[in-house]
Amino acid sequence: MRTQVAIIGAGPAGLLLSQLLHDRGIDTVVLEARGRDYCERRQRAGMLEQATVDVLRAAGAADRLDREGLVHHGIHLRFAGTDRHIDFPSRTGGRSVTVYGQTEIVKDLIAKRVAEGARLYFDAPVTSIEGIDGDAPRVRFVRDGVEEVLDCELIAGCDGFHGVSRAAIPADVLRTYERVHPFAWLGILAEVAPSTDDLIYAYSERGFALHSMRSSEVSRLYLQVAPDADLADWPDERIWAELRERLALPGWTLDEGPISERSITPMRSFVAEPMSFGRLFLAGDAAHIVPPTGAKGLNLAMADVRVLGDAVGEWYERGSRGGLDAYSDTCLRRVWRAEHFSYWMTTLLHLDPGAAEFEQRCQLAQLAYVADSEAAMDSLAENYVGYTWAD
Ligand code: RFL
Ligand code: PHB
Repeated sequence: MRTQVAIIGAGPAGLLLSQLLHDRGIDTVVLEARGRDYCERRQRAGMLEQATVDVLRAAGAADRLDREGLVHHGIHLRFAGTDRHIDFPSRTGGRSVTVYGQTEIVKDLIAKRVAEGARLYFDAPVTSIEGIDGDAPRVRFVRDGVEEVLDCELIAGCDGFHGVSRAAIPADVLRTYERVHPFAWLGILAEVAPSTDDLIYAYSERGFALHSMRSSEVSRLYLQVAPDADLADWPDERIWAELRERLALPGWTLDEGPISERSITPMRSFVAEPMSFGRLFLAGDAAHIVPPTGAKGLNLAMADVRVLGDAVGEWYERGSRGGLDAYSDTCLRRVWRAEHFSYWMTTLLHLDPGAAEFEQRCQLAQLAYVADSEAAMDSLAENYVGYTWAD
């Protein structure tokens, strides 16, 4: 089998890249380890920056997003029985964010790619990547129990944190930076209308809670739990009781409904540098992970792919490697900004059981400051909607 660009992974990054390259007349093959159904059901992120919405529109994959996405103009910061609404448009020159589930983006992109006859293979795990330091790289994968070879010109490693691509960069070239946070998130989908207009990020002495949503009928809620927490210890009543306590505000009630999905996600910050080597280019979670508090994971993945799509286009259309050579540095500047913001939001809003009293007092002082200072709220808003560099 042969293609121009081999794409490993059919998450949002791999699927969008395949679409953007197809739109430029560049041939791709997408190899995905899991089945289509699994990819379309995996519950994950839901908050899209304007730039993510824009790139999905440019790819012609935003019809349903434009109909069903919920535009949000801010967030609520809730703690100590108070609620501070931070408005985005007035603080960011008119920008806002959109709630639309990652699952829906994946469904929309798969449907479009399949309808256009893309070579998108599910249940086809990549086992190894070869020759990325030469000009004829190849990818080995398994399909129907048989090993196959895909010859290509470039490889996009969009295979998430646990994929195989990152390890293909020689160990003496690759540097990684990591922080594992001392808590996890228990996330639920509940069949009940959201009890809020904008998302609520809540700090409490019992830990962090987040009230998000997927539609006018479906709520998405998260609780900070211990990193080794077991879902078996979290029956529905305990989840709702804890959410009620942590989100409590005088005069406000949390509506409850049947829980249709639940999972626990560990919290990690991680960056791999460089994001490319020879003919291999990493994008999305394959190269970096953020804790979800800043809602940046999916947005970073889409931003990488936007840059990579342009760079690959420049290479094929004008024979210039400039964009590809700059790819890693271009992305890493945005990645590290988002890493800091996500880390900052996480440490601001979570209860760290190991923190000394001094740190705890500083955290409370910082929370009070963020909810009071116009400059601090401007900064939070600017980062939340997606920071764009001045140059
Ligand atoms: P993905 O979505 O992980 O897709 C990678 C794809 O690669 C496939 N794969 C392989 N395919 C072929 N051969 C192999 N050897 C392969 N190894 C892996 C996988 O099956 C998968 O289909 O990465 P991508 O495209 O970079 O997208 C990134 C986003 O998914 C991610 O940043 C966010 O979802 C992160 N994230 C969250 N972000 C938020 O902003 N808010 C959230 O609430 C939130 N919840 C989450 C999350 C990530 C999670 N993970 C990764 C465990 C919840 C979870 C559980
Ligand atoms: C979500 O809706 O899943 C979501 C929203 C905001 C976050 C994290 C997750 O910070």
